[in-house]
Amino acid sequence: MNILKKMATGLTKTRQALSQGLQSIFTGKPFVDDAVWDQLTEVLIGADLGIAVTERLITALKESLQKGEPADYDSLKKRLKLEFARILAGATHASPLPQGAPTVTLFVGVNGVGKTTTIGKVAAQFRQAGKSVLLAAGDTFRAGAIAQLSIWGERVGASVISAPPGADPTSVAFDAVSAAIARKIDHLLIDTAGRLQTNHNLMEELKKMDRVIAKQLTGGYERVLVLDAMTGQNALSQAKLFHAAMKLSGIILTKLDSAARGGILISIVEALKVPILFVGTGETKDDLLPFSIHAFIDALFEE
Ligand SMILES: Nc1nc2c(ncn2[C@@H]2O[C@H](COP(=O)(O)OP(=O)(O)O)[C@@H](O)[C@H]2O)c(=O)[nH]1
Ligand SMILES: [Mg+2]
Repeated sequence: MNILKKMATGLTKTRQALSQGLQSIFTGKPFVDDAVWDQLTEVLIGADLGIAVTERLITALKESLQKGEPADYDSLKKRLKLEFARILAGATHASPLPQGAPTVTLFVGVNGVGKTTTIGKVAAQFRQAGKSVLLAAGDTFRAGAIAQLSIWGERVGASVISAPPGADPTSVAFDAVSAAIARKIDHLLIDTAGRLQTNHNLMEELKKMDRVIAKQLTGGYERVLVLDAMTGQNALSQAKLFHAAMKLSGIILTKLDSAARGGILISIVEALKVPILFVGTGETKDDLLPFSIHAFIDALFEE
């Protein structure tokens, strides 16, 4: 399956909610009245585009109507695609697979969003590209998290640096960066605990880890936030808090396959201007797609 098809499959639920919602508004309506704008607002907010983006879209749509665009589904779709592309183009990243050796990527995010699974998938992509990969089990809170990362390491052919449960995560990260430099590893991927962003002490610990890594580094460094598309507007508030604590270089949105609210991706990029690097579309190692604005927008509207 090519990327366009995979994206379309991953976004099935979001597309159904969005485009069916939009089409139903215009069916049998000879003109646009206030009720239509209300319904449209409801559909866009329902897709988790957020109030700010929705209001901007409605204004843009009203403008195109005034310019004489027909008030039908096709012209609405055309205008929405343009606006989405404009928002998403506001945040770009040099390359979804960072260069330099070792390149270190720190994965942060709350519990259960898919950090460990995503690390496994990213590691698989690097391995397929012939790169050496080292994993660091920085989630030392649970023995299960260390075991889960080890299984991914075996599956994709990457060594894992770990310490016993309860160990200081910063020292795991420090050891891992040292090992990556000594072993001339291409990519070091560091897992972290699913610390709640509302817990100040845990966020401070994450910042400490970040400072120690940045100081030790010789190559590129990426701070990547993993977000669960299922959590909708909650994902946006997580993104704001993590971005304030550590300047994020990218975001990975997981579980697009389960979510009908993939529109959240647009409101996150609009609010933070941080690029989406990948989207997760399932639980296996192949279910991670490099983000493409074109593929995403097409998949939102066409099968
Ligand atoms: N459907 C789906 N499930 C995912 C995706 N990414 C992760 N998961 C599942 O989400 C659950 C939590 O993932 P995990 O990596 O342990 O989250 P962590 O606590 O952030 O490390 C697991 O059951 C994963 O298989 C995805 O893109 N799609
Ligand atoms: Mg984990």
